[in-house]
Amino acid sequence: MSFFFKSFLLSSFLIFVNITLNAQQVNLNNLFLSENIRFNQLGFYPNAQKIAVVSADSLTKFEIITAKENKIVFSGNLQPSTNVALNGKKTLIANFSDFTKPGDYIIYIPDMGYSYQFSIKNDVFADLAKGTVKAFYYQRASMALPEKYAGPWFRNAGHPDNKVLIHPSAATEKKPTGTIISAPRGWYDAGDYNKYIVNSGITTGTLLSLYEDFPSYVKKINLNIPESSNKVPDELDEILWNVRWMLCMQDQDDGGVYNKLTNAFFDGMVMPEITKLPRYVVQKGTSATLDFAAVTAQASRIFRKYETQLPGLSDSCLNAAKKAWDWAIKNPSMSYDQNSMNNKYEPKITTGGYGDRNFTDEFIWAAIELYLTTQNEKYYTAVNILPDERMPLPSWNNVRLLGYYSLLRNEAALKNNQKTDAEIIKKRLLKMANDFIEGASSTAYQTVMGKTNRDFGWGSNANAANQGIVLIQAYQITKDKKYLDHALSNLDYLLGRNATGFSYVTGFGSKTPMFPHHRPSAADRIKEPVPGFLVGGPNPGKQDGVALPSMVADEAYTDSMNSYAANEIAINWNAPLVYLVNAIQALQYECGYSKN
Ligand SMILES: [Ca+2]
Ligand SMILES: [Ca+2]
Ligand SMILES: [Ca+2]
Repeated sequence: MSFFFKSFLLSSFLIFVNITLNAQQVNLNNLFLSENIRFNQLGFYPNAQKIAVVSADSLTKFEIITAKENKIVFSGNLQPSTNVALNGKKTLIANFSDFTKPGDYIIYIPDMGYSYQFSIKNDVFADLAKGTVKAFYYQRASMALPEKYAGPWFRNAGHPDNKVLIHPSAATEKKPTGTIISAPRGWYDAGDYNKYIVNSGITTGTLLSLYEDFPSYVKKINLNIPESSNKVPDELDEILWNVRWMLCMQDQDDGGVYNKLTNAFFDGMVMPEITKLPRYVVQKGTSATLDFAAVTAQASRIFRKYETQLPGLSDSCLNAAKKAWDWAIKNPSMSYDQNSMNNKYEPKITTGGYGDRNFTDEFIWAAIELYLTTQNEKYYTAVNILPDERMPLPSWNNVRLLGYYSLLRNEAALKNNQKTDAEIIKKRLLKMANDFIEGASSTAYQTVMGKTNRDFGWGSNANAANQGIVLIQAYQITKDKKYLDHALSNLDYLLGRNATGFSYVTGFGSKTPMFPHHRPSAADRIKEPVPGFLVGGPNPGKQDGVALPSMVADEAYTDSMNSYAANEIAINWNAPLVYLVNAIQALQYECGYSKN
């Protein structure tokens, strides 16, 4: 008989004695922490749904016990899930939504063990909400991060980007190969140190949209960043670090925007100040230019209210947006094909491509943002805003919904055709949300995310967050709480109620990624990775060739530094998480999850 089994029997006996002597208390000595009890590791709002999913067979009961004295405060039955998980097995569901008392707790399952500790309280995601935005501060290029703001992750400045070379692919008569331009600031894109306009586009648009949807909430966020004492909301200050870089990526001669600012090849896993490789701006493109136009048009609208603090910024953004638009109208199909570019020019560029070939969605997004900011119908009528009925979940190469969201959030100001279009989009968005939630409660993890294998490609965790945003838009339109409940279920998914038991955000949760594919996290002297980053998540595609513990779609994840296909971080994955968690925080009182 193994030691563990003996201690298991002994502890069962002790529990029996304990429960007999004192029905209210559980003795956890000699019991095991079980990673098979999966739930949101940060916890729950007092009046929100509370679900843990247990990966096991034939257990019947669960108890909620206090974290300190292990007193039983709630008992329930485990219910088998209606459907099997993607691995073919049913799970057991512990639903303790009826238990609403704030405090710190543990889930105890007789014959299995106990869970991580969690909280029930108002504002339960406040630190995460801030931390996911603060993550962008840690990605800032061209500045040092002092300890005062960065804590243990302080570091020197990297990539000043004030002497950037025009790559031959971007050369013009006025700016021939080797011309030096300055394009400092911006966020490092992901685990690498390059800066890509296409991926910055969706990221910055998503972050601006959080402000546009919840301005009074966002104004209260204090990030402890160098700009925290100015009179601009910190989230906007953080966004501005990237917008100011983006503005430098436009060629003032013609309005076109370079695809990226990059090394010729990826840096090693070193700190940012170590790398001194030449930096280039590479080839202008239609996607980059239209994403730029959309972001700067939206930024112009938002920063108009901060004219006193940031004089001239709103106008600069709008002028940049108009010039970019005009360039794209003249160059409507300039794709970025890195391989064919490398056949023509030296040095060859082998960093991220973000090569998009379909510009319908970028035209829609830019047209809507420019129309909303200028009220000039020429932008709106220049493209077919509703070319078909599709509602593609946002990704770096498909930004159609970002335009649709903006149209809906500014609906009150619409007239004529725009109003009619908004009504059509609203119906489609609600259908999309209804399709998401249909059957979600019958799944093994009771989440919208993971209903099918199709949810699990590269960056699957961002899909979960973007599905959450769709559901929040549906809630905003209808004020029907069911949509918000399902958005929250996807946040629960990301924070631990899933097939791997990971909370996928660095530094937030009990079992979190420790080895993300992220150069500063790998190269600094700190054991804990830089906090607040969403890793890509389960992806059976294995594009990096790193072995995975399972090829079941929702289990295809490994916490390995080499796994850029499952464990990298990226700004376009963090942004929808920022939106999801902050929107839920903003709505927690309105919808009754928390009460004053
Ligand atoms: Ca500020
Ligand atoms: Ca596209
Ligand atoms: Ca580290």
